[in-house]
Amino acid sequence: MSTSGLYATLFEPHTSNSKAFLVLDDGRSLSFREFLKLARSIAGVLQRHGVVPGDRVAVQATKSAEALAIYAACARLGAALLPLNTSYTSDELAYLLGNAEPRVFVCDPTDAEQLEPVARSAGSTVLTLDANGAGTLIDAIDPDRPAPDVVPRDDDDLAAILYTSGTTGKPKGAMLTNRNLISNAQVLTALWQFTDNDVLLHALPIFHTHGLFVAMNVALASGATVRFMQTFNPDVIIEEMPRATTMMGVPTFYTRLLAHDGFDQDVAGHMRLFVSGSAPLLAETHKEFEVRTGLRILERYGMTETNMITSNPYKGERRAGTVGMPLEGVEVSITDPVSGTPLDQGARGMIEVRGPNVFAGYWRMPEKTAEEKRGNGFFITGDLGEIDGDGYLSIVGRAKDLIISGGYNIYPKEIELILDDMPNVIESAVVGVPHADMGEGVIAVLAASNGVDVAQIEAQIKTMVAGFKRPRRFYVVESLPRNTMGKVQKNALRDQFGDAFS
Ligand code: MCA
Ligand code: AMP
Repeated sequence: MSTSGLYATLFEPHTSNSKAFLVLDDGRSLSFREFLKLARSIAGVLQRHGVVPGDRVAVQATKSAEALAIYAACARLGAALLPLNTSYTSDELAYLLGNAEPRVFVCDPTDAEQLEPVARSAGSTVLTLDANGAGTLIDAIDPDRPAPDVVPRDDDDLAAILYTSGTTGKPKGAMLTNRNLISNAQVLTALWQFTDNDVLLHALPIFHTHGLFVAMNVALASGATVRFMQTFNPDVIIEEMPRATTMMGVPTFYTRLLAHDGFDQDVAGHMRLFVSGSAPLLAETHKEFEVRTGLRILERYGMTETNMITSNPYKGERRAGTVGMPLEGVEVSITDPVSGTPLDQGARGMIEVRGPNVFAGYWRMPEKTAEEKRGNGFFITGDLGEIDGDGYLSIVGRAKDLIISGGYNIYPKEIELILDDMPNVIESAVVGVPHADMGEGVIAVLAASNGVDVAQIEAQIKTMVAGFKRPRRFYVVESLPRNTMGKVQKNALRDQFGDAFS
């Protein structure tokens, strides 16, 4: 594995590469060379705004070549990229910026005025970037100035911070090192046999591990061309597929493609690889996909804190309902969820992971890090699993209270704390129930007194949390079901309201 840092490993080799790297929605295409020139210019702007190695650069911007170039610019400067979901509200951003204290915060020009005070109190300078790749970040480029030098980075130096919420309390910043990102990129590129002949359909957001690190780092490591789409639109995917060789997506991408009459073997049959992850791919989706296209989706498993952990084989059997085997260099252990003792092969238990992919810890939260990462290096995922006799891991449940909707994570606690504070709400429970399109959909059950105004609650929560986290159905009950220990029985609520989206 390379030890010379992210920029030197993934970006610098392409400095003179004139092959198409990003093919954009408007038909424009950017070569690797042009992309890196843009990244050098952006690095210059960031440096002039005081960014030094180790600083954080936060970005809440619509997907564009320029937004992606900030990632390369940070790698060049030895700064840590902090990508932010574009649907985060100003309340959510205030916490994240306050916690990370980035030197620069890049946001959409339409949000800049409103977010300026939040950024200022976090000590950040605001620069703007819009959906067309224009803004003060780009206006500040000075073509006459030489680009900043590449800052050499060690394996353990920070490359990015990605915030992930938790079952209690506030979001935590997962610190990802150069080693974490490089090792995963190299292992996945080899395993999935990516080469510079590949054309990857990329319709994922670039503020999460899947779209940014799994997809883009593999493309960079292999020199593949990326059809870089701002949003997922099945019509566009189907139109572009004849010119592509691979796609990566969340399960919703695949169920939406299968719901499209125009998606068939003629369109997809030539593709060499479809990868799915971030949420469980139903075995029936896997099978329906094979019937329709003659191809088997390759499912893999990962987390923000660990990058990718396991993958189904490229050449061997891709087993529906499993997430495959540990990646090269990665150890998976199944342990007793209470005692942490490793269990015998075949037993169900907590999935723990150790390897060069596992993050350094949570930003400025050593106590949270210690709760989830053992002294021996194993990270406790909160997912429950079992490994069959052939070594395939299946995820059989979650020990953490988490909803995954369309590949986005929603931690019920975060929403319950808000709902509990609403007028006339005594207490609340937020649960995920089956949703044909998103896998799980979010509902809220409120134990409330007379006079509770659900419409008002819905309107208020809209201003407080990102749209994907918002409960889409509300139910008022007299009291929440509890077990003898007094714990709210979420399973009973899932049963009772399981048809909320049918
Ligand atoms: C959008 N909406 C959602 C979701 N996405 N609601 C619930 N769950 C969602 N995932 C809501 C919006 O708030 C909005 O509602 C309405 O749907 C339309 O928004 P739009 O953006 O147009 O939606 P869409 O285009 O239909 O988006 C669905 C999507 C998207 C394409 C499936 O959610 C998506 O790109 N998901 C991928 C997420 C991802 O990359 N996850 C990887 C995490 P309103 O207007 O009322 O607000 S990384 C990870 O998990 C690990 C490491 C791993 O293993 O990969
Ligand atoms: P995140 O916090 O966004 O990194 O989400 C990580 C979580 O997504 C994991 O802990 C799993 O619960 C879930 N996940 C990722 N990939 C898969 C998969 N292929 N099957 C089931 N769950 C998955």
